[in-house]
Amino acid sequence: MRYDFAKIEKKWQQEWERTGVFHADNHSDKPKYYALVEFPYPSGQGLHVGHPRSYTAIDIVARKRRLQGYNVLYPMGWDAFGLPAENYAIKNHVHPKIVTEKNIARFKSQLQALGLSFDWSREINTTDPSYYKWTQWIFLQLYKHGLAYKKEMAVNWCTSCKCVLSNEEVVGGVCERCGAEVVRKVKSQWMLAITKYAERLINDLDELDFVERVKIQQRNWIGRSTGAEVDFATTVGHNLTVYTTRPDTLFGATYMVIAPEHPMIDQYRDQIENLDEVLAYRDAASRKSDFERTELAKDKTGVCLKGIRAVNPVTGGEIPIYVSDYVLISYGTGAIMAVPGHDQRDYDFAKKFDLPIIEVVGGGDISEHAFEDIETGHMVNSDFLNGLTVEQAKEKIIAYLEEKGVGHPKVNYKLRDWVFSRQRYWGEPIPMVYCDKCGWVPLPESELPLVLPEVESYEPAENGDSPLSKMTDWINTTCPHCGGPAKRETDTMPQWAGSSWYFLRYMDPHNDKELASKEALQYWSPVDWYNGGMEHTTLHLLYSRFWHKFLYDIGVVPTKEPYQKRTSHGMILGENGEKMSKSRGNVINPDDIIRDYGADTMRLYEMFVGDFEKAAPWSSTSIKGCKRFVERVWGLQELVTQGDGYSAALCSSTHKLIKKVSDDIENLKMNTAIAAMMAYLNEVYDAGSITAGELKTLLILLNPFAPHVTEELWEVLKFGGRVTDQAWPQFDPDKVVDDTIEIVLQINGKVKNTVTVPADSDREAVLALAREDERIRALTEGKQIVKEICVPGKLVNFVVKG
Ligand code: ANZ
Ligand code: ZN
Repeated sequence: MRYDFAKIEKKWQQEWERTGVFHADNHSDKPKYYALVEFPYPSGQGLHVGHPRSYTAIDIVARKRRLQGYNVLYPMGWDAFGLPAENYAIKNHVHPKIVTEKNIARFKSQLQALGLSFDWSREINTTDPSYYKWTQWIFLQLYKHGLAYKKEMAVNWCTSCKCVLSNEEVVGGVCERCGAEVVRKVKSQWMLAITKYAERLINDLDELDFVERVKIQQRNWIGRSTGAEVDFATTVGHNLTVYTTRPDTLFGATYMVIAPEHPMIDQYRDQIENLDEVLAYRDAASRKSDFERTELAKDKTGVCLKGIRAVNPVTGGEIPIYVSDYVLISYGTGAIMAVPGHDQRDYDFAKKFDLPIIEVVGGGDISEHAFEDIETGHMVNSDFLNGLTVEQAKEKIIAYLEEKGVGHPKVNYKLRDWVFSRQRYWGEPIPMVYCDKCGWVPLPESELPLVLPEVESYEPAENGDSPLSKMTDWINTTCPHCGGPAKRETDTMPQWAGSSWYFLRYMDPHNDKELASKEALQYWSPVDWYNGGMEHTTLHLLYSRFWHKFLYDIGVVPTKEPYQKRTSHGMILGENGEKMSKSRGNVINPDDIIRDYGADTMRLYEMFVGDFEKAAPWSSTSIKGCKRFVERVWGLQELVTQGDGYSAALCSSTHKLIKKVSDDIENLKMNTAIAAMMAYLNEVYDAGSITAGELKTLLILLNPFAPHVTEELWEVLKFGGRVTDQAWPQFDPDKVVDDTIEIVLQINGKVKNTVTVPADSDREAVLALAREDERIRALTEGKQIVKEICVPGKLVNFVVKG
């Protein structure tokens, strides 16, 4: 009775496809449940064993919800624009569309071989014009609401991809994708004003069921900071405004620093005595990334701005102004008041340039380091602030500055507007044209989709312009506003565009009038459970929350937030505990695993491999254990007896198993759920039999994990219908109560030992067992027990004298 997984798995996959059991219904009386996983980029390498970890976990949730009576939407699609297909096209002279189609076909068959319960009738592809029509439509709405604008600015430029990157795509100073050096380059770029949503993107996290580490990472990335803006007068009459989180330390501001790009330098060229030196410094700084510039450990550099001095507004003293690259032009006002006594960066700089260091918060030691503590100190050397705590001093100085008209409270965010242009071919064309008379004009909505034209070469131009910039026929067009000659935008959108709203399209994927119908959006929103990679927390997850909030504001979607619940899985590592990669030679191919072990084993294994939220190394031994488990399940047909009732031997275990598996799925503890089913199987084999009723229960519980073997066994045993038509089992609360409980034993209120007693023991029985406990006997030997206290189910306390 060998289990022929290859044949049986194929059979069920075809059966599910044929009957459409996993199709979601847009009109249903059942409660809805929308389960979502991040759709993949269909790369040339095919599926990675990391992909099924997320897909299987949420497949288990989706299958459980269907058995619980929900109308479940669990969709899949392709995030198919992007650089790898384009780089491949450049190298091999094939249209990225062809490469993409081939890759999608491979990915799809790999996913289907895993028996994932996706509703394939809703498959979407971000590179399909009928899809990106709506990505372009959303862009036009953003433009019409003043949230998309074009701006000349220094951007992150990857020297190898020859492409602009967003801040989120620069990790540790290098390109997130290719690892090459990132430099600053001034270019005209489309920008999206995500900063207008910063406050709401932080505040609305409170209402969401996201795992805490995701919330923390988003909050930190948005980086809300509260403080004050303070105006310093200067000897050239111009006010130099700074942003500070520590206005309380104003009496300790002994010099100022402006960013090398600060406009004051150009404005007062004539007054700056060492202009050449200053400009040379600015030039050197422009070649560094923000990351390099702000690294705390780095040696501080800078030049004094000779000929101009500032005036400290509270002391009236004149202080020097420096130019240094540790101050960024893109944050606050691009200028700071330096307080070396209480800011380590300023301290290092002051030591190097021999500038005065004044202690204004007492209670620390500033002989070797800045004293940055804001909790314990009290103000000193600060006139009317002396004796106050930092918190009190902040309040008082801000009131003072406001009264004098030289300062006011201010909130700042680390978040920057989103650079939305890419000088690339394989992306959505930006639907804008430039007219010399009218400026930038949006394409009429009736002209969408603006289809990507065919090009001869996919290479970007040497100056970094998009390959589309060579397509003069396509570029030259007429102005939708005045009818005169105009030129199309040649930049395309970043890969994050299509994924910023794809979850909405699944709700109504074939709609050609709207991105999705009002009814579909109303019915399915929000996504109930979304699982995805931690690496997307400050990219896709943030971008899509922003777009969704915008769509909510303009009345397109019914909810403020796209996703109610967000979880995140750990990576699957190589057998050696390192990241899987070609260069390490430790890549496991899912096709091989499915061929050798079957999809059920692969699914079980991916869930059994370790705690879902943590990284886990691949293990060939435990995959064999999972295979053996599937075979033992198959073998149960030898042990099954008639009758739908539960046997005395397994009754309590069965109820406990129902509870355990039900709870564990909700908490993504798939590994312990599987362990419990394995233990149950051991009990069955020890008992030598299982009733049909018990086996049905087991098959339903196991079905979300191992859908093929469970359906097959159900059919072989003629249990009637399909597992997918059954109801999720309920447990009897009385039967899951533990038979024994642990009682704490105390002497005079101090814990001395514990004892296990039958759960239904009465007071006298518990006391009797407690008195007989060896430790208690030894400790009460020769003493008098004056009182016995028994808290049922919890503890016994002996009050002892002598
Ligand atoms: C005086 C001061 C005294 C500061 C002190 C800190 C401690 P966050 O929390 O990141 O908002 N700063 C302001 N703008 C800057 C810029 N463009 N580049 C680099 N540094 C800048 O920190 C704000 C603090 O970082 C500000 O408060 C300012 O230094 C500095 F004991 O002002 B502080
Ligand atoms: Zn015009």
